[in-house]
Amino acid sequence: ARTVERLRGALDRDELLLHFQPLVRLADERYVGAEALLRWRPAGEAMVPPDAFIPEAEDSGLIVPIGSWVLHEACRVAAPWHRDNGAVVSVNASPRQLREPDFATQVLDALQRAQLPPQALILEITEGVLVGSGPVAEQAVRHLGALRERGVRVAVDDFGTGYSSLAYLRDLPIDHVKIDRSFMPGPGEPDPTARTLVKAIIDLATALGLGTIAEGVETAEQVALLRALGCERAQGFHFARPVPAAEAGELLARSH
Ligand code: G
Ligand code: G
Ligand code: MN
Ligand code: NA
Repeated sequence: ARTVERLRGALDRDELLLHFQPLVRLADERYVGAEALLRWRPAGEAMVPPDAFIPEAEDSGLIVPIGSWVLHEACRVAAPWHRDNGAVVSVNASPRQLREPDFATQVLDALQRAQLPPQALILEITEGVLVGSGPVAEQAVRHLGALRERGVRVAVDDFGTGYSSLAYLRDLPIDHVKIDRSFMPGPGEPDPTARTLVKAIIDLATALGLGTIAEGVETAEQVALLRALGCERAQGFHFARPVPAAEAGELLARSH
């Protein structure tokens, strides 16, 4: 409860900020975009990671105004990256946001204000979007459909970790899957099970015409495996950590 009260004022006090983790095209290992990741820095305190406040923000509904701020800020920051380098920006949208009747309008408004073309935005959603089927889930699907018609891309985040990942591929209008970092093979001994799972996900997504983005890539061995298996894009500590906007902009410009 205390977190929620403090978080309520955080937006007004300018305590929220975005870091950006570069996204790499595996074919040539160039940066082609970045994922916006929310941070909270209360005055005079250490940075609070999202796991420590996003659940509360979701439960309290605060994720709706916060998520709207994230969208506007990410589009604003990414507009020159797109203009100068053709970069795309990936933004996480929580299930709660997709239940708002005006979600699609909010997204289009953020794009319009930033003068960012819809094709430059990837929305990352999780399977929570479909929890509680019926009118609510239908509305989320309608939002995503409307946004895709305008050119926005949709990615399923944390793919493979939920209980209905395959139903997702059938029921949701999507463009990419983000392979959860828990599927990356560990260091040392070659792990046939891990390799088989990653290959199966990439093959399935590719056969369905979906793009693939691997998350949590930490080693050169993982990079080599993902390339061999035909994965398109990746992000992870091997390439770059999430960094402040200015730094991300420099990385994208240098890589172009
Ligand atoms: O940056 P990283 O620790 O630290 O992010 C942790 C989790 O928080 C990730 O699962 C990510 O999807 C989520 N997250 C980060 N930024 C946002 C955001 O702007 N909105 C939502 N809904 N989730 C976010
Ligand atoms: O949206 P999502 O759940 O994917 O959020 C990305 C999270 O993963 C962020 O917390 C980010 O800091 C973290 N992350 C990014 N790259 C790596 C990595 O290579 N290894 C690990 N362990 N975490 C990572
Ligand atoms: Mn994400
Ligand atoms: Na993820």
